[in-house]
Amino acid sequence: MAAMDGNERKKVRDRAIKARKLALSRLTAQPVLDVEDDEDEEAPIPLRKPTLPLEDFIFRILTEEVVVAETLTQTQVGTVIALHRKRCEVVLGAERIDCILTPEQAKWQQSQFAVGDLVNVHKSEEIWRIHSVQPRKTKLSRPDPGSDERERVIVANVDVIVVVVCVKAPPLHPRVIDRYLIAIQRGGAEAVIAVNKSDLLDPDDEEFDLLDPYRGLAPIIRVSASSKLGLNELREKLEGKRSAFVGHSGVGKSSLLNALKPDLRLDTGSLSEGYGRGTHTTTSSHLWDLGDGTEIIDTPGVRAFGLFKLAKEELIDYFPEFEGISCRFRDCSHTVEPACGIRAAAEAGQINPARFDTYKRILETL
Ligand SMILES: Nc1nc2c(ncn2[C@@H]2O[C@H](COP(=O)(O)OP(=O)(O)O)[C@@H](O)[C@H]2O)c(=O)[nH]1
Ligand SMILES: [Mg+2]
Ligand SMILES: [Zn+2]
Repeated sequence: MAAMDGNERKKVRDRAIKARKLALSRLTAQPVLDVEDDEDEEAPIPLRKPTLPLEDFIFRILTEEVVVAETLTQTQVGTVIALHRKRCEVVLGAERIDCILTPEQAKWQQSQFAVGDLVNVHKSEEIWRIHSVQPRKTKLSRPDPGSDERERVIVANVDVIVVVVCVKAPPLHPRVIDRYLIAIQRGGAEAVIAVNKSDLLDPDDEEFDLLDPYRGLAPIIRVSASSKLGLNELREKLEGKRSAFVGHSGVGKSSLLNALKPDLRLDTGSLSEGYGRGTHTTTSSHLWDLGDGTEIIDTPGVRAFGLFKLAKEELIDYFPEFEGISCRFRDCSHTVEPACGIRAAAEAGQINPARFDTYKRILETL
């Protein structure tokens, strides 16, 4: 108290008086039990004449403020590089620390934290804890598999999201690309499509044509983790940025990362006989530092990729190729209505019919 100026001292005193008043009113509001008749030892002992010295309240206010101030001054900002069930790996300057999640944080961790998040951390009693998450610049999210109402953030604060696909082994799933492209635009990152295992096909194999609808929507790079084809072109897109590799399991995300930085030696799946599909090897996301400001997040494969709380009217905003094509009806769903401008444009080949189909298909699911 002595170190404070008169004004601050008065403020603390006023708060202490208020707190004391409140405590007293709570005490007197308690029923005064007849102790002799009550054998329950846990019953509150009545305070007939409560004496609560004001100094105690002043002391409590002051010490509490010191604790809060210490927590705040000790708070540092780190980046989440991996999430585990009850802890979180965070890079703090040159250090790598493990933050222990509180039970509440652990319960909601997949909605609360994501690899790439900037978190305010503090150390108390030798344990690092996450205090809060800073607002995200970009993100990629989907509905939580347990509840559509809850958002699951896959990665945060990434510049580029590379959708890794294969046209062979496993075969192409264009629906997943469509959904990823929508979610990436919504989350604010830049999309790149990497067609891996291109070594398995002839360069002019017509299976590559399956990717034609996406031309102009995102750069499409043919790569091969095995033959190293296209790796330089891919590297150029990622240099000095933070990116994430997403896509089905077995498409070669981890293999591509290994090809870009061989000393990572990430586990990769072996193709299970007959299915042409990789086994689930990467079980959680991890951010890897490739040096010179290049960071890549490897993510586990997803079976399905849903769109988190996307409104029907919002969908068209994520079909940039429909922009500038007008439909004169205000409440048109642009699907079956006669004289719809967008439908006419699709029929005339002005917009890709496959993408128009995609639009209709996704609209039905919203
Ligand atoms: N032929 C061929 N096989 C690849 C290529 N990239 C990865 N694979 C194989 O595909 C399987 C799955 O790879 P993995 O990196 O674990 O896929 P992830 O689940 O997407 O991380 C492994 O057996 C890899 O050896 C490639 O460019 N060409
Ligand atoms: Mg993997
Ligand atoms: Zn229309």
